Amino acid sequence: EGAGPQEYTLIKMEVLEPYPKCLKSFKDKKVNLVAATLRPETMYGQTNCWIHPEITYIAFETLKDGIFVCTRRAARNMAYQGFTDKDGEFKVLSEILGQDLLGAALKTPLTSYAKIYALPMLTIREDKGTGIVTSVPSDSPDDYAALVDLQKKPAFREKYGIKDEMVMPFKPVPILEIPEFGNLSAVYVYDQLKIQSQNDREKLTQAKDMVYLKGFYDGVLLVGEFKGQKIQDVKKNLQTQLIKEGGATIYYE
Ligand code: A2H
Repeated sequence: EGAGPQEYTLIKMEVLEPYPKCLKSFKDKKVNLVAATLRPETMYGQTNCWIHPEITYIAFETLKDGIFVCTRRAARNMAYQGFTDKDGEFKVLSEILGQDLLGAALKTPLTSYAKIYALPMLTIREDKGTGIVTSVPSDSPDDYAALVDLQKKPAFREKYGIKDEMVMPFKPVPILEIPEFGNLSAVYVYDQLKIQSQNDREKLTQAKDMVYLKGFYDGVLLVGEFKGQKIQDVKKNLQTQLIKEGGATIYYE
């Protein structure tokens, strides 16, 4: 990417009881799946968390926030950013295969859904962010495509042991208005480009380019404390507020 490090907002997605088997040994501790996002202003529209079933994640203890789950690579970066008690050092408490996290119930900041679930996404890259993605299908074409794949393919859900109630009730939430694209911009471009699945990479890249800049410059929030204001004017404030309330932190790579 560009010249300097990329700043991400790291969203803490808190694992709710009952913990999945692979996290049972942390029963009395707070565990967060941590997701790196460039769009903190969209967190009102989170409907689920994405995990790659075949990526190996790790759990490690942070200084202030309990246990984090992410890729080993991300944990190492965090260890150099003051997340652990010794600079550059982190202790791997366990290795976890992504598929064992699927179906975990999560609580995450700002969204209207009290409980959302960890679901499979096959296009997650191991070498970017934390390997965990928070899903906002209203405004991310990738997220919408992956959610539709799960909703329309029972065999896909079955393969990963995903129950209907973890997927079917979750609809994209109108959270920001973009002139020309309306209040569900990802759905609009998905339909317009006739995207078929999360593997439609070329069209999804095109879709992302269409909504991304326009959303930043002309998008207006429809919900929350900054309702009615332009994204570019409130993005930083919203990030600051998320951090102050304990739902997020900053992560660089
Ligand atoms: B974004 P960049 Cl609403 N693999 O967050 C695949 N995708 C990943 C990832 C990984 N390992 N880590 C993060 N991401 C996603 C919100 C969002 C995002 C919206 C719209 C667009 C968008 C909700 N998902 O990203 O390569 C995360 O999804 C469009 C680029 O570092 C993160 O922000 O530029 C973004 O990609 C980081 O991508």
